[in-house]
Amino acid sequence: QGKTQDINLSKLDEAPIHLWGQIQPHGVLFVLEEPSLKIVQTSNNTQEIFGIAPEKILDQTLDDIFDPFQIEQIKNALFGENLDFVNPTKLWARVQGDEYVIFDGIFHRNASGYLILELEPAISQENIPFLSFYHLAKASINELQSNANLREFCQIIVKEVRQMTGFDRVMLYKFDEQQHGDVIAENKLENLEPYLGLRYPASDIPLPARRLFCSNSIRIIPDAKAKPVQLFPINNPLDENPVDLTLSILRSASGCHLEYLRNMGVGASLTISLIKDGELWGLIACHHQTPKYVPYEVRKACEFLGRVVFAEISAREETEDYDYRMKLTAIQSGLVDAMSLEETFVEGLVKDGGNLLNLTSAQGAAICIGDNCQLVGRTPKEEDIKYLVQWLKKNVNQEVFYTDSLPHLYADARNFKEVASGLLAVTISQRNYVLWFRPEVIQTVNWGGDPSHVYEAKTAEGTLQLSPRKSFELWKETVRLKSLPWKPVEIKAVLELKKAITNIILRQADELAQLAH
Ligand code: BLA
Repeated sequence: QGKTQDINLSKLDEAPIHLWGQIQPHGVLFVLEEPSLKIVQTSNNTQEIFGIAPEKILDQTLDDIFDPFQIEQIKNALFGENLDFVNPTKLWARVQGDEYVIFDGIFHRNASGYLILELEPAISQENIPFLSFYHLAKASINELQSNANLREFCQIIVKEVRQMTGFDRVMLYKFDEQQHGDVIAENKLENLEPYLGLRYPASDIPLPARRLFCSNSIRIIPDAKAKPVQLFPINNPLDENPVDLTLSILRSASGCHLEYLRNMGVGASLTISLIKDGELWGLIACHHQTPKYVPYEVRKACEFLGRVVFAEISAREETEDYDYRMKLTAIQSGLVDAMSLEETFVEGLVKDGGNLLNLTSAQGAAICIGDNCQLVGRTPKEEDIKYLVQWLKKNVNQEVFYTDSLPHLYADARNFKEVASGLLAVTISQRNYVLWFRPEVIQTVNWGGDPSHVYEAKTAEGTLQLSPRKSFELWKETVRLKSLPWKPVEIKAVLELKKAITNIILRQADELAQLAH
């Protein structure tokens, strides 16, 4: 139990969860041969759903099961290649004699080019508040365009998504640089305990799941206790390979994740990914205590809302960034002026020390040229800085280096953690440095469960099996020996300054050369 450190977790990051050949039992999957639309592979639950055994379904064509006229129309649409156009199609299947069952049919072509049809039970029309739903989405968007700040804005999103779907709990979950996730907004049933402000470790969502989220931005698990069904036959007979279910809506989640949900007391989940510049920025995670199904159209509307709204989040983030960037640009040109007024750039930087610190929101800085160190603001002792520079020379090759936890990398830094738990360093010609320091900021992180007991290890028949933790109880961690993190704009500003310094050095060398003539 809790042997996280001893276990090689990298295997989890390679698991091909899109090839496991299992779907959730509330729907049926067909792999189709084209152009005949003959079913070549299906799922093992056709008996329960159509009253036809899987072996008997194989080799039938779609028009054997559904209205041939409708299938003809679909064929035309499939020629048009735009499958979104047909999704979802209400399909009427003849089930045992004269009975009909209506499905939502969703088509897609997978990465290997195979046409896949997935069928989900269609909920009768009056249960889909689609029109009011559209109005809701519109109202949400209107409200969201008000000038709320980012946090309030996220709070509005979770409120709207909860209203649209009726889930017990809706959270907005944002990933940090280490890929841990913070719940930054939440709307829930009153009597549920809040998760707002909690942090969940990166390993709760392994890499393959994150990758899938980038191509398939909404996922529903209507029943976390339902037993997955195998595909039949297991491999795709057209190429004898496992079929790629990346874009499938029915793909079963891995057993590990289902157990995780059950341990958390979740009966159903809906997850919408928020993608920025091709990367997973965060998720909208919806939980229900009991099983809950949400029709495809409603899910699509949520996905749409997620996208529209997220564009707004990105824009706001960028505006906040933009204002700061503008401020840094002004500071930087002040520094350039100061450097060109003095005999050497070092004197300029020291004279304009306030700006040197403001450029990165640091509290101390040092300019180390050869054996000489000029200090500005709150810094370690000169001697400590000289050793630090030796360490940098030995261990760092890149032109800019930054850390918010220097004492973890360089043990001697514990002695001056109060002034330099954070270090940002840029090399200027011949391994000289400008350094910026930030003090230790002791922080409390509220984890949703002890992050050092993320997994429990069981041995089943001699093999090691990992299972999710059982407890999600608040676990407070006091984080020491860390500063506030350096922002990308600050790092960029430092690189710009380096360029300016290089220019000034070149110019001064030029001037010296001319004087010598
Ligand atoms: C997947 N883990 C996930 C997903 C989420 C989380 C959102 C994607 C779910 C989906 O595709 O619908 C995690 N969910 C959370 C968290 C919250 C939440 C943190 O609501 C917080 C409130 N996970 C573990 C362990 C393992 C594990 C121990 O904790 C494995 C040993 C695995 N999680 C795991 C896997 C997936 C996953 C394999 C992918 C599931 C799949 O799509 O097949």
